[in-house]
Amino acid sequence: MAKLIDFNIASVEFQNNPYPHYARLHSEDAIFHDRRVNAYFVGKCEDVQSILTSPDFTTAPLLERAQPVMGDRVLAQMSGSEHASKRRTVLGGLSGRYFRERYAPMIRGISEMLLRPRMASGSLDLVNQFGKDYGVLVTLSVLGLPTDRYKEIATWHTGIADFITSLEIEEGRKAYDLACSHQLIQYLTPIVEHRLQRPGDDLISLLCIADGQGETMSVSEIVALCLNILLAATEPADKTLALLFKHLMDHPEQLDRVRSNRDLLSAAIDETLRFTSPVQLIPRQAAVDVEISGIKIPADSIVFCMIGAANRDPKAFDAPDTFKIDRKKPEGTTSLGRVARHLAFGAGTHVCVGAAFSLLQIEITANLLLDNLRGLKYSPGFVYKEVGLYTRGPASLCIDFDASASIEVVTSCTAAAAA
Ligand code: 2IO
Repeated sequence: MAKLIDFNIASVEFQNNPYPHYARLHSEDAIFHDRRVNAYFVGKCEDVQSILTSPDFTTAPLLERAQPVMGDRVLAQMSGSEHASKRRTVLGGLSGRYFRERYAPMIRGISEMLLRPRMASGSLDLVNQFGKDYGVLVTLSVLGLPTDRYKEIATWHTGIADFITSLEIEEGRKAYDLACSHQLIQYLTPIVEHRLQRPGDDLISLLCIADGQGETMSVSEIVALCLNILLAATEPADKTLALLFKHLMDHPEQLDRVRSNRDLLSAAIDETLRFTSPVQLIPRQAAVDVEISGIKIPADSIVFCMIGAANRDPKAFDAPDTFKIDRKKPEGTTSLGRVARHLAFGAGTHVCVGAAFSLLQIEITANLLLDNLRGLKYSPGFVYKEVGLYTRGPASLCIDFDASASIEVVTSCTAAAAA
């Protein structure tokens, strides 16, 4: 039976580097409990997999954590045929022809536009001078929203993300975050009203069109789904891209292999998601009294799945604390054992609907960066620091490279062909 350890999730130590604590959780076979936030933190891969796929755990925490800033329900709060049909609409609008014909060229265009002005100087902060704008611009374009006010939208997004991903939040910040949400909802509402009248073929319009049963969503339901997509697509994008480059730069032999064989890039992205998952926590609530690894958890308890810990479980992954792009892939999707599938996108009914999209998105941009950023090294004096407990990524990634007058597009993109 596992043991329950009293743990302070907000401690500076854990915030600076959670990974040694995950190792302790595995070696001591523990579940953490934090009295301050009144929640359990589960990190064994097998437990997380079973919580995310069990009907005994619900997404009820999102009622307080997400709905106040979303204005209505997000996809993960829905169930049954409603969930299935809305999920299908979103998935349809992100894949296949949409991806190839619309998003792939758009992602390439945005990446080139952001990179071009940096090429001559030979240095770049991949998070703050590229990734953050990139994440918002790609998402706005997917939703078919204008990009002229993206700086303001980025600011509002940060407030909304802060609300959703805070473990403890003080009143002042809460008021600011709610004000950000209010502004973004006010910005989106007339756009959605207009699309309801005259749908185009963008993702918002797809959400506006009545489903098979002739039911149309209300304006606030559509706005909430737009905010859901905006947050879920924007928040992890800069983190994943910067983490990928950090790990490749820290493993030069793997960087060389990926540079010369771009077929290895998708494996490098996948390993980045396992090794340093940009979404570290997924909250659930126990619907009934349950047992996890032999520990009794009473009904209504909040349980956080620690994705970052599950993805470093030595029972599921060999040498879990090593970044290696050629890990053996599991044969069946549910097989655990030593070659589990990583849980960075969650699991079960609510597994990330944008997973395939995001992998192709990052692949396109990483290919473009690899083509153009030669002689990569960290900028002199750069100090690496990761921030965030819920979503986590580099605060900055300052890199130097061979300066050049223009940008080249060398690699024909395999991602677009694969979609
Ligand atoms: C938006 C947390 C970045 C989701 C969330 C309220 C619901 C859901 C997630 C992910 C990632 C974000 N939860 N995406 O964990 O849509």
